[in-house]
Amino acid sequence: MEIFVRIWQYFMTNILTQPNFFIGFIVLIGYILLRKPWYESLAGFLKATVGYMILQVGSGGLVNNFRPILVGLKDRFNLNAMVIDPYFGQNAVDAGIEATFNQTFTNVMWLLLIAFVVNLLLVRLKKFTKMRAVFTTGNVQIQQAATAFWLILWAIPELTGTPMLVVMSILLGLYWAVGSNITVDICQELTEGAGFAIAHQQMFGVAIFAKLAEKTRTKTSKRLEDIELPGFLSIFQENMVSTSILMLFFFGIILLVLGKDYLVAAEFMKQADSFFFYILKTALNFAVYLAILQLGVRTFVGELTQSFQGISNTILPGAVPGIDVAATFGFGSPNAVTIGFMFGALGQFLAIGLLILLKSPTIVIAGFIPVFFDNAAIGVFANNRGGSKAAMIFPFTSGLLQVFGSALIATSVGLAQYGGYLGMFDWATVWPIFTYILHFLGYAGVAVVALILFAIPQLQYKADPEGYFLITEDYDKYAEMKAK
Ligand code: ASC
Repeated sequence: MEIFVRIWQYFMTNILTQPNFFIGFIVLIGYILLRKPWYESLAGFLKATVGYMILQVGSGGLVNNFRPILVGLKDRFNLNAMVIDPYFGQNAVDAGIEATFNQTFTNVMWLLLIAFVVNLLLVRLKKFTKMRAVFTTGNVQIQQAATAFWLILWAIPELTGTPMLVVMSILLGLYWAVGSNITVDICQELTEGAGFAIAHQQMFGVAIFAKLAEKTRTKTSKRLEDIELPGFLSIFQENMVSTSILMLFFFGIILLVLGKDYLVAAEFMKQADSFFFYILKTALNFAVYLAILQLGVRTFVGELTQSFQGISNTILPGAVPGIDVAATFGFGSPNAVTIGFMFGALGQFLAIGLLILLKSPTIVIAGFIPVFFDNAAIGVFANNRGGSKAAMIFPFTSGLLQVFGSALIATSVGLAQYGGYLGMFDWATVWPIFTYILHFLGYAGVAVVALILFAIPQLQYKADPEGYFLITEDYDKYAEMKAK
């Protein structure tokens, strides 16, 4: 038993929670199953892992550079506020879990592992469950396991021991399988059959807004990439230029509000540095990391698409891998990423202003990860399916919901006092709804939430029985069928 636990722990720390290696090994196994020569399999493993690591350099660069600036607003104005950010959320759970529930973080890791197995089983039983996607983004799975643990235990405090882990794993494993599955079709259409789905923190959000965007589309709707801008405005068509200019305004204003004195005291810059060039460099860094991120996506997606056929022809028939939402930023209009982010930020800032005006017991500070990764993705899909207006309205709406939903749930469950909440779209909307259902109905609530989740893929399947599995098994054939 002891050795078994050790092997699991080794797998957990080094592979399951490290998506770069996890994706690398999936590619390796895929190629082996396709009976590729060993050197091609090795090359695939390396390219996929390095590609994913490049994506992480891009997304990590964005997070590390821009998160402190937003959090700086809290210090600069001495606000007693909760930051909405997945890492702050994870730390809050870690800080409060013993005092609040007499539980340890080790149980969170068990939850992660068992829920992942539930996800695999649900996909293996795809004939009945209609679930097609496996969640592979381990870094966010830790954050989600931590938050789900807290939410479910708050809702049903009498849960303990094994039954507690069973209930939690079923709900979280279902969320992973169902959430990732609802993004399969929109991802396939966006990427023209790259063969992946989203496994992140806004899967319901992206799917819902993509649907709404389609509904709002009119004859005159144009995608961002199809708009011809006249005169000097035409420079905005070049993504690197538009991102740089927009970020110069956006972060320029925030940095001016923070002021040079604060930035020097907080060691963002040195007294001798030019404030103007500091702002310029910071804003341009945004375009730099975005470009790196997109290079990473291009590097690994091709390998993943090809090699996963080895897995989807054998162990997990017809399945696709769910991967980091940032992978979608390599497709569609790159300007939608920037526009989605900006309008999401407007929504969040407006909502935060309202919380302050209405004297909410919990004040929220915008976190970079929810503002950027959620709303940029919503922007990409909304633009793809509804055009430029949708790429503005829906991220804006999402920004409002992220702040209000997080303030509400984190105050209810007592996480706000520990300074952070996960704050990503699904965790500010869908999970609070689940939590209140569980809270009011107890064990019956577990059945209700599970039934809702089980029903979603069934309804999707019913809407298109012919295309539902074809879209992952043979995208070209699917596209041909739809064209007819
Ligand atoms: C998250 C999280 C990150 C980022 C990253 C985006 O939710 O915890 O580190 O988004 O996955 O690429």
